Amino acid sequence: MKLEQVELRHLRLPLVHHFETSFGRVHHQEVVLVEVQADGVSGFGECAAGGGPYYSAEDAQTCLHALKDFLVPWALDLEFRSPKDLAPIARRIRGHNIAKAGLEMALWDWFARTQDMPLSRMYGGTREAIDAGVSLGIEDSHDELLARIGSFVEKGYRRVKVKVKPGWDLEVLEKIRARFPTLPLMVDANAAYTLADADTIKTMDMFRLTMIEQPLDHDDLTDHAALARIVETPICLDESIKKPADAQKAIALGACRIINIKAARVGGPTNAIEIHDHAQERGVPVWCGGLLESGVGRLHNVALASLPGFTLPGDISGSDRYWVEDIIDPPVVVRADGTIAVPTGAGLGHEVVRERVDRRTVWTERIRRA
Ligand code: OSB
Ligand code: MG
Repeated sequence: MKLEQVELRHLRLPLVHHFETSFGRVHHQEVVLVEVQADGVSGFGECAAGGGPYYSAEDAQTCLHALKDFLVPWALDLEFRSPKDLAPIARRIRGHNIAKAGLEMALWDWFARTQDMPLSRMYGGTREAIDAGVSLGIEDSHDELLARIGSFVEKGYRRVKVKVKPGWDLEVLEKIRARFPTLPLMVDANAAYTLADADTIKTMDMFRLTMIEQPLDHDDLTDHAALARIVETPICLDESIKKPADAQKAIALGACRIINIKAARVGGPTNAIEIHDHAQERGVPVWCGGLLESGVGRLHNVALASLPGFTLPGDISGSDRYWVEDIIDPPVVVRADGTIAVPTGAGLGHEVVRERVDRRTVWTERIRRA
């Protein structure tokens, strides 16, 4: 297959509720929607890097740049037999993993649709449904967070993750545990602590958390390994795992006992599956993280999470947790039992609603084969 056209759209999507992490509060999400076209079929991918380089060095603008000026023109010259054929050109530029992932995801959707196969089956997925989890941000008060946790527990969500940072940690966790004594609960610090905070982190052992996600620096492994020797709660890495080799090193060093896999962060689904396979061999559980994706990125995450090694509920929530109106139809729905169905239709399995995409588009670029 040769691509005929790639369309890049910068979308600005208002969130139903602000989202605050240790690196700041957002009221909108900014994503780049990637649509590849060939033989009358479209495939969709998403770069949910956000509006600024806070979670990673990438943002919506850098994704547009990496795609428009490098990756897409190169991809238009390639003959694809599989989405994996993107790897040699992706290796020609350093970093820009979220940009690479958006294009690779679109190729996977295209191949799955043309083979009339669900994306999950293309990936080797084995689950018909996945457990829904929710990631809740920092609020203005402890009571507001407690009320939000209660509303997601009532909806059936199977685990809750709360964001923490110095000053928003032990006190609020104590209240959460008092109110929800048996809730599967974890925390994510997005790199807000250092080893000097080891005492605070060690104190979290008493809250019976399923794990502590990325407590230390975004590119660190060795300090996490040192912390893991002090703290009993398992450490999970997110930001620090940017490629399969990082996962191997992290496991070998004892820097984590659990890995949050995001195809976006590791440069695409192929790398994500490689990390999954390695973790599974080593007996390390993984779960699927998120980046406040629209329905397109969300369905890619659902397909990935259907692989057998994703044994823990991840950050995949229903469309209504993020958006008044998602850009896919039907939306992603969390059922009363706290699960999300893995789509059985071809490709992503849900329709992308072009009129809704149009309404949210702030910038479009169409690149055609010469
Ligand atoms: O660290 O997992 C994270 C959102 C944006 C950037 C980083 C993270 C997150 C989340 C939310 O925790 C995941 C989601 O609900 O999509
Ligand atoms: Mg995280």
